[in-house]
Amino acid sequence: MASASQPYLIDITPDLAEEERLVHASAADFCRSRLLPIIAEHYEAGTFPRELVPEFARMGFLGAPLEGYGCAGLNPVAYGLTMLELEKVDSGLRSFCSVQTALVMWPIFAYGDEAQKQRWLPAMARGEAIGCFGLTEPGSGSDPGSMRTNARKDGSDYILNGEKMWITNSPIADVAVVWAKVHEDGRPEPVIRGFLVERGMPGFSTPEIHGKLSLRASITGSIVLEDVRVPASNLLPGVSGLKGPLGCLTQARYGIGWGAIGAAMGVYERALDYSKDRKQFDRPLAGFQLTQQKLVEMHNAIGKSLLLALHFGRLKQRGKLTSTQVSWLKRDNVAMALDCARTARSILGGNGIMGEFHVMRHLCNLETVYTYEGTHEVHTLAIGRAITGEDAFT
Ligand code: TGC
Ligand code: FAD
Repeated sequence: MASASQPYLIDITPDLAEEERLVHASAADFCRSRLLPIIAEHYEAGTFPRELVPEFARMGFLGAPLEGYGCAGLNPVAYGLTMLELEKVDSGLRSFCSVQTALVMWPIFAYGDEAQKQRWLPAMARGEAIGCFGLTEPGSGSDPGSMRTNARKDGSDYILNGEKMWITNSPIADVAVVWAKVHEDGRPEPVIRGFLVERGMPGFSTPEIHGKLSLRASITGSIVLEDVRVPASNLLPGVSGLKGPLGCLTQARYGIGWGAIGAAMGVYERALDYSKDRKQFDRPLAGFQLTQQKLVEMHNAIGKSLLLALHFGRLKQRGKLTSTQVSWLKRDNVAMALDCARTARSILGGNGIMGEFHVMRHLCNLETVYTYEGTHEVHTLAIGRAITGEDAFT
């Protein structure tokens, strides 16, 4: 017998401050009304909806957690909720905002000097300048310390050479945060430093990578650096070593930990609605025990992921969140979302592979999310190292 149904048996709203609720509600409304109707078309065409950038800016999504410079100054939970709503529509749209915010604006904010901040942050918050983050290389993915991109001092400039690969937004970026090895006076080993490489600098190019079957509404490219002359004023002065890029990744991975919950909610809600409408053997799919088990597994996993995100968000607010805890959040929530997407796809049967049902797109996207910002395995090893004291990376 059918009775009243309730899609979620957990509600974090009572644990949110008034401002967090308002931010969440307005992000949810914008994403549902503005992004959801256009995303399937862009995904199929393999295009990033660039016209949305000023709208992301008006919503305060760009640089959202930063204070000043025209940024919204959201607390970590409010920021996480905006990531959740963006990724409930599409991981690629969340990626655009993540990269701009956590991987470009954040390092300028945290490691840059005042002139660099004034130059880039307000323009990036307004969506008038777009950024990208160049760490990965053709021969250097999970092990970024093995990068080959290098910078050599030449008078008051640096000359950069190398290649970065798989770079979100690079073909449309006005500025690239590029990580390169530099030989510094008095140090036997080269040290990793960050540079702001600007569109138009001779020798800097950003060819697009075509043929992706995942994250199709996000634009991805390479960064090619051929004797690019970069003034010393474009060096990020506040950090050196691998902890520079890894510090940025900790910010971005936190947002992904929330975003993945959105993707999971998106596919779960689709599957739940579909299972109530679709009849086979004279009853709704939702009435079969096997379907209910799938729905319950998704529902419970989403609830637990949300509680982890909220708890870690509150720790971050108090300055207590560690990078290993962020690895946990990214690893488990993305794996959970990918499992949900596969399960939801099965509940939709043949319709599950169609773009109009918004499930297969999430499934394909999440394969990238599982790999970027530290693969699932890298985060397993980072957590394993923390709890055992044994390094199993090499
Ligand atoms: P290790 O010896 O562990 O650390 C070197 C230095 O870094 C510090 N550190 C961190 N700092 C901040 N946050 C973290 N998560 C950190 N992890 C380590 C560490 O304290 C140390 O500092 P210091 O002062 O002692 O020098 O380094 P390792 O060589 O053993 O490497 C560790 C490992 C494998 C975990 C790291 O290399 C790693 O995370 N690899 C994965 C690479 C990765 O995530 N790449 C992502 C590229 S960007 C991207 O995918 C963007 S997608 C964007 C989108 O579209 O959304
Ligand atoms: P590899 O490092 O070669 O790994 C291949 C496999 O081996 C994985 O399963 C991995 O977990 C496993 N493996 C590696 N080392 C170990 C080990 N020690 N123990 C056990 N298993 C191991 N990068 C950027 O810098 N900026 C971006 O904006 C960006 N955007 C991206 C967008 C997209 C669409 C994609 C697909 C990637 C993007 N990346 C970006 C790159 C991404 O971060 C890398 O793909 C990721 O770090 C993995 O590197 P890799 O692809 O070289 O895989």
